[in-house]
Amino acid sequence: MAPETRDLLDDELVLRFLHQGSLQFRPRFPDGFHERVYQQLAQLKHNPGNHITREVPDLQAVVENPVVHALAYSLLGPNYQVHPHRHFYDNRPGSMSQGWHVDAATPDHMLRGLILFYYPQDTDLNMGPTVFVPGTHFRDAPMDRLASYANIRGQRNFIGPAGSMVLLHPDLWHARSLNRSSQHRYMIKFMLTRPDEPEQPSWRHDPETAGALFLSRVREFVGPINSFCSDYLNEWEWRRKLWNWMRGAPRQDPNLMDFLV
Ligand SMILES: O=C(O)CCC(=O)C(=O)O
Ligand SMILES: [Fe+2]
Repeated sequence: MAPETRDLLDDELVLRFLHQGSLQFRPRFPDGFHERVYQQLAQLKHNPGNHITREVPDLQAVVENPVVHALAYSLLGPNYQVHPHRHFYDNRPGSMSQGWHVDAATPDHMLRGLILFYYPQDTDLNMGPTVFVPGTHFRDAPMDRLASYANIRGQRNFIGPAGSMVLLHPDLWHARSLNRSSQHRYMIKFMLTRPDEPEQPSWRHDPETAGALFLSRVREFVGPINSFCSDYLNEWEWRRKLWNWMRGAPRQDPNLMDFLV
């Protein structure tokens, strides 16, 4: 069923996702829901892989939550699917951090899927949150080199109260960070996919204002160093390509000079 129009993302938020490569949010759940999920996860004797929703059926309500539905519908269109792959990440006290990586490397960076992370406990900086680098979904990740990078200037952490969730572009650089606390940090990953090519915007799009909004934002820096370099120029072009693709606009030849006025 299509979400209520008022629940869909608007152009502003779609552009924010397009620039950052992620959107963090926290839907409402009944009192005690996240604590119950956490306790059920704590009792697992082994990691059931893709069967995590069978072992902890409450997790189905996470991926089927109406806010998740409205966001996925906005970004992936009406025919998006919940992929059967899902995984339980137990970041144990005293763990090591993980190497930087991307979960998928989409050759053309178009948005054919989304990663959903759900954190059932309060997650602060000490508890081994997922760390990510905004804007990196348009950078072709040199995976073998990436794994040896340490801290990256401008990296951020998905921290927040129990029930926090985030949708990620599958090409965004991220990693598990080390858990300095005495508590297990849990995270469940789901995947959502887009089976078709967009024909029209699937969010609350206003064709009257969207073009000017896009142009006013396209040069925004998401990195920590506001310097012009070829990667930033490429990024503007990637933003335009993805924006046009998501709107189902006819393919246009790249024309970087449009931005240099
Ligand atoms: O546990 C995390 O915070 C992230 C794990 C992850 O991204 C992965 O293993 O692919
Ligand atoms: Fe990952």
